[in-house]
Amino acid sequence: MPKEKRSPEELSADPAAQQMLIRAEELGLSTAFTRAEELAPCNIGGAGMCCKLCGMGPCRLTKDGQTGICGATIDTIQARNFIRAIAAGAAAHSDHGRDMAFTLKAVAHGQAEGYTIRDIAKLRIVASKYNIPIEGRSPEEIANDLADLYIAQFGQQNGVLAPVIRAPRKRQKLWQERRIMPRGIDREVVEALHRTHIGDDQDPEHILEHAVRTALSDGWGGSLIATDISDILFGTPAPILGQANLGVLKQDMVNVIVHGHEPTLSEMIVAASQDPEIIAYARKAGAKGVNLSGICCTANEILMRQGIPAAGNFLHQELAILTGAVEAMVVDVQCIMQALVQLAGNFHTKIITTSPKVKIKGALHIEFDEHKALTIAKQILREAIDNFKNRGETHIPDVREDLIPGFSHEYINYMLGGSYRASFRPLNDAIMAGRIRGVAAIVGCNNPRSKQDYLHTYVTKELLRQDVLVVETGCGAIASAKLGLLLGEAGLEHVGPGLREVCETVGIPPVLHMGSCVDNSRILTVLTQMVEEGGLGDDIDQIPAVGLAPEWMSEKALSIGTYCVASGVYVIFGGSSPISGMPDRVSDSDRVLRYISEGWEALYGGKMEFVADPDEMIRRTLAHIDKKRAALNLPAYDPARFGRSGDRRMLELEELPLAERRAALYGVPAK
Ligand code: NFS
Repeated sequence: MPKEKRSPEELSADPAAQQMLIRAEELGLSTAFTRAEELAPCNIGGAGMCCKLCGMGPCRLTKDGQTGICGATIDTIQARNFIRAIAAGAAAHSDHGRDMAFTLKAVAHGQAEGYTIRDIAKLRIVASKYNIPIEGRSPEEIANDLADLYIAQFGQQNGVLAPVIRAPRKRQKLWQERRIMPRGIDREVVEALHRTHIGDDQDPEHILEHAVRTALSDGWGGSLIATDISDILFGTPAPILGQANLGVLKQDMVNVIVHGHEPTLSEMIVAASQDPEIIAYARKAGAKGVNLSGICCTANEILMRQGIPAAGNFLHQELAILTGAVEAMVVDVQCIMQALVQLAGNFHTKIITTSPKVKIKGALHIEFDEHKALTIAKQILREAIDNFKNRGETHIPDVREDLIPGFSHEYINYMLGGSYRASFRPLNDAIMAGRIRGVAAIVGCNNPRSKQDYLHTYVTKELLRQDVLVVETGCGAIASAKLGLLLGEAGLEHVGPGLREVCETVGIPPVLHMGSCVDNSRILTVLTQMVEEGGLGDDIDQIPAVGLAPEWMSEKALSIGTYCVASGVYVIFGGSSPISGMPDRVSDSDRVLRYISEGWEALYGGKMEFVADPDEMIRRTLAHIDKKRAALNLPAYDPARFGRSGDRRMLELEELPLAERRAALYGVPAK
């Protein structure tokens, strides 16, 4: 019997997406949503049991005891497939970090047109962590040394990756003892590829040990470098008002969407779009100006720093083109669907590739070069403006939500303690008292195999109800933004009593948007700072915290998950596992899956699990948080103890006669 087609409501939780899916159907155009319906995943490859590492195969193993032609067993094949995915993810994040480091070097030498060092304070703080002299030196001199140090991390052959010193001391010791300390970023990625060539490393546990080392070189290396330098060059994020969803596109303006990951070009396009010369050029073309918005992590980068709206997350890239209102979609690297070009052929939209690493047949290529970034940004915008006259019929959904992004760890510090006593103490205290039950990081992609944004927002809402503070990055953060969870009061109605008290007192939304996916390094920094603040144990694995990627799909997500596990975090992925095995047909084929849970927990204190059912994700998250609370001897979570203070309580009290109000406030008995 043919499979029943899912309705737009079953494909996405987002009303704007639903409208655009109807539009696609009317026009007879395919999207990732419909292609996912038509193309069933391969169950052998999906289980991690297909080896195509050499020309004797592919060997597809489906029976007990079966091996590949070379004799490779199922668990070896699964471990090899898994580490290769992690290596690709780590390479993507880290190569982004490398380009940022080169940009910093060019800025230090005055060779990067249009860029300046915007956050000198962060530059000095970061440099002094590595003992780079700062006193009496210009920002450029310091930036030059920091750029050299960071560039050296990629090609370093031996020793320890420098930024690792930013992890809790006990964790660093554990990495030394377990012999998984990352040495150099490129070295770990190359070694992952070498080990998985035909006839190399055959012991699944030994392969997975190097998977952990490789992922650590991403989290505490490439990603952390990318975040540091982005903040130094473009400013450390602080809360700012933004908007999200397709309704940010404007009928009377030239719409340019920047999509991808690196902030270098997009920041320059932001600057160019406000240039009087460009505005005048747009007016001459009959538009009111240039309206910029972002998709994927580029969206997060410019949203949290400049308040530029996010048109959407991963699955919105095609939907944006379907509006017919986008003059140009400018892409750089990662998460860019090849399908964009063909889809854009039905409209006037120009797809412009810009990275020397990424070309798509049929797209216009205008290559980015940080030495003349502003000139190139203006050239790109002129292309878009020239295209305005070709616009046909448009369908812009009138759907958008406000949000407040920009919660860098520096800002959280300040927000909790003020300028003079910036500290994480209030957060630790709130967890220790039980007002906040624990912390969940909900991150990662969209995946058209599940209803867009649904798992993200379902899990987020339920954890908020359970007094779990949520931090988000990447496309997960945009999902919450689109569905209205990233705005103080709007989010608070979903929130448990203790967490609500904290949010009302400090004045924060219950879900903190912490940036793009490379900014998961910010979450590592927050966890480290919570450890250092005291009261929640002396290492990350003792904190009542969980990481979730409910709608993951990219290899980068697997790298993030793995470095979080190695840092001591329990990580839950939704959807399917890339190494699930087929335990119903091959009895032992889930050995690798069990190893990354129980085996890794015994070694690193963190573990990785794949859980399809969102209620089960929530159950496991809360059970883990409560277990960690108990291990720290903290009071058991009890929502009945809180929720009678904060702004809401004051409003209630105002209704009371004075004597009763005093009684309630100060415990003075009412006469
Ligand atoms: Ni992360 Fe950002 Fe989105 Fe997934 Fe892709 S954009 S780096 S990989 S899809 S969250």
